[in-house]
Amino acid sequence: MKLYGLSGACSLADHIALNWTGQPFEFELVPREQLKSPEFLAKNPLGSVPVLIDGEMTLTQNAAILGYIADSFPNANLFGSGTSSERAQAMRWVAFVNADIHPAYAPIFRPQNYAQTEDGQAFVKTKALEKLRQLYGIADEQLGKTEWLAGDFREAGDAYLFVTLLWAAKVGVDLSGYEHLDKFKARMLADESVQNALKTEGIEIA
Ligand SMILES: N[C@@H](CCC(=O)N[C@@H](CS)C(=O)NCC(=O)O)C(=O)O
Repeated sequence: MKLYGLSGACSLADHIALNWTGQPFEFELVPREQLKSPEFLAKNPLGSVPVLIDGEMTLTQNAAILGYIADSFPNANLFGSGTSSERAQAMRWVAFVNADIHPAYAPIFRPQNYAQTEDGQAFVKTKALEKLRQLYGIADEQLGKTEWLAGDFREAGDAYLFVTLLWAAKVGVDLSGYEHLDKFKARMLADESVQNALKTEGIEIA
């Protein structure tokens, strides 16, 4: 199994999940400028990471890749112990991060795609920061009830949420008062598998 990623991007979630399985895998950092090369576009026509290759299969889309890793290594319990309800709860949080939190960053990372003027771009950024605070409030509330997003088991969505918390710190999302999220981030940072993934991707957390 080989994962292609970009340093600190959403592919870091898959990288952490693979480390959590404890099984061997290959990892390659793709330089940003190579994402739109014909060679990489042949793997993913969107020219984005993550991409996972397993034998003859090339898989794109983070939610699908996290699901595939979880199903390929059931002993890692990345979707819980295998019950339908634990799997569904885990998928719920993967989907929440993939479909709600992750896209909410787009106007912050690329405001020029959303507004032409400087004022317009400042406006869409402000709105996105507000939206993110609201979304992280939902995650914080959940983490006040259970140790991990989906319950008392650490799952793939936890890795994905953690990655977006690194983005939140970079772009200045207001997470004040979200003490459960703070504790969650600290727990993740103390995790050896997380530390190994960060180190491999050349990421230092101040
Ligand atoms: N819907 C895709 C989104 C993937 C995505 O946005 N990847 C970003 C990194 S987080 C990327 O590769 N961006 C580089 C680019 O688009 O040029 C997924 O879930 O895999």
